[in-house]
Amino acid sequence: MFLCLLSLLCLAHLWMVSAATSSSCAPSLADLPQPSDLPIINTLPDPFTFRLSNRRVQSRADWECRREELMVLVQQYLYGFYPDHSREQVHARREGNNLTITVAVAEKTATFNANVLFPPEAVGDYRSRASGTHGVPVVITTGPTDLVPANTTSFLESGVAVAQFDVNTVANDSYTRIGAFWDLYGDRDIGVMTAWAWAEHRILDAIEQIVPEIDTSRVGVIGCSRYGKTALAAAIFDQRITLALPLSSGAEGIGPWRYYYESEGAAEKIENITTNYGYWSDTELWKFDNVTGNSTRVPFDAHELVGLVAPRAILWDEGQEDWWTNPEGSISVVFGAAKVIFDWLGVGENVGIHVRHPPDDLHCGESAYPAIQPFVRKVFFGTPTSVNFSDISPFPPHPEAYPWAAHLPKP
Ligand SMILES: *[C@@H]1O[C@H](CO)[C@@H](O)[C@H](O)[C@H]1NC(C)=O
Ligand SMILES: *[C@@H]1O[C@H](CO)[C@@H](O)[C@H](O)[C@H]1NC(C)=O
Ligand SMILES: *[C@@H]1O[C@H](CO)[C@@H](O)[C@H](O)[C@H]1NC(C)=O
Ligand SMILES: *[C@@H]1O[C@H](CO)[C@@H](O)[C@H](O)[C@H]1NC(C)=O
Ligand SMILES: *[C@@H]1O[C@H](CO)[C@@H](O)[C@H](O)[C@H]1NC(C)=O
Ligand SMILES: *[C@@H]1O[C@H](CO)[C@@H](O)[C@H](O)[C@H]1NC(C)=O
Ligand SMILES: CC(=O)N[C@H]1CO[C@H](CO)[C@@H](O)[C@@H]1O
Repeated sequence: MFLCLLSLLCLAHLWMVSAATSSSCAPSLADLPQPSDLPIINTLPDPFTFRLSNRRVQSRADWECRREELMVLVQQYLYGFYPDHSREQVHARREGNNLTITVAVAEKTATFNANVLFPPEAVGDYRSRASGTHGVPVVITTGPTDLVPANTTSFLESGVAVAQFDVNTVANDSYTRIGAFWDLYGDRDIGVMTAWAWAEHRILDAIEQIVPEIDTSRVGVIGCSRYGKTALAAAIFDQRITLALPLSSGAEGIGPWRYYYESEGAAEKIENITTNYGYWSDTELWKFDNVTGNSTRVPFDAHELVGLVAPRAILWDEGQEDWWTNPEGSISVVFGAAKVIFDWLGVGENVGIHVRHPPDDLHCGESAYPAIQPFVRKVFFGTPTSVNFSDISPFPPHPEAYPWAAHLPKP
């Protein structure tokens, strides 16, 4: 089937099918290959080559087209297809700083809650700005009932509000389809990561409607581990999000499928995550399961997930000895490759990394929160920083993982 896609006949077919849909670049779902029919790609896939036609990106405008292809691929093989928001009606109610969010789709309705913490007047600049923006920026995160709640203090001290919710009220962290998202979409093959990301977007809808203290042109998402994967997904699916902050996110997040560094500890592989936490993704990902090397058929890798956030800003944090999340892969392989994409788009400043060193170098270390604030303030307030957010030490660079960077198309 994949070979068929390369033939002229099939290209013509693809063109006709996609011309009939709203997008001229997204491939037709019927033409997407089965996982076992996808080609093995041993290095990080070239983000500047259309996967299905093998055509190279020609220009900046062409990148937008490639982005549409990539959006379909990541939904097919990883996230599941994001619900059509144009069919949803969102109603928000506010009591103090609590929000009650009701989403209606056709005959169904579902409700969940969120709350907002505001920075004190002394640091929160709520005035109208010369730039025409109003209020304080916000970062949306999963709530205090989580396994690894975000340290909200660091954001409040930076003058950034924090909105939070209880993930289990939206989609239970299990195979059990309980929660507001499943009340609406219980019959869909969608992963829980996507459900949580959807909730972050509906919170943003509510903020736009009834929280005038917040400037909705400056919106971040943050989370650690499974919620770090969620933060990345949230930024991919909603371009209103201007800053993504995935921490220790590992496989299905910033951890690559193709490069595992295991000299000092095992790294999580596709077969581990689909076996132990299959419900985070759709079921299509499970088909890449089981045998070493199978994950080289996944038609994209983490650098392209990051690339889908461009030209908006993203910074990730990893613990240098958090082996299960594959820190060397996430830091030198994925950052190196993602930086090439951001540089090509002329927004190299918008991608950054932070490595936690001993003594706080394990999973979801607390020191991440204060450490990333200079990047947050740079993105939200334009505050200059001397911190080097391209510093990959102690890991060596791995340019062999992205050989396509040596011959990029003209931007
Ligand atoms: C993974 O490997 C197994 C065994 O070699 C094979 O049956 C399966 O089709 C492979 N899956 C993919 C997606 O290539
Ligand atoms: C907001 O929610 C919290 C926790 O559910 C509750 O304790 C508080 O009373 C609520 N505040 C308002 C103004 O409703
Ligand atoms: C959260 O961050 C603040 C400021 O960075 C720090 O003072 C506080 O100790 C942190 N809280 C926890 C629980 O680590
Ligand atoms: C949600 O899932 C967790 C385990 O991930 C479980 O402990 C909890 O009871 C579940 N909640 C509901 C309402 O099913
Ligand atoms: C991860 O998968 C590998 C097989 O590829 C297996 O050897 C290992 O025991 C698994 N680890 C966990 C913690 O599931
Ligand atoms: C940041 O650190 C990297 C080493 O990881 C180095 O190559 C680069 O020159 C540094 N950038 C600045 C501005 O110091
Ligand atoms: C898709 C697939 O073949 N999954 C299998 C992977 O291996 C485990 C046991 O190791 C089986 O239970 C799965 O069915």
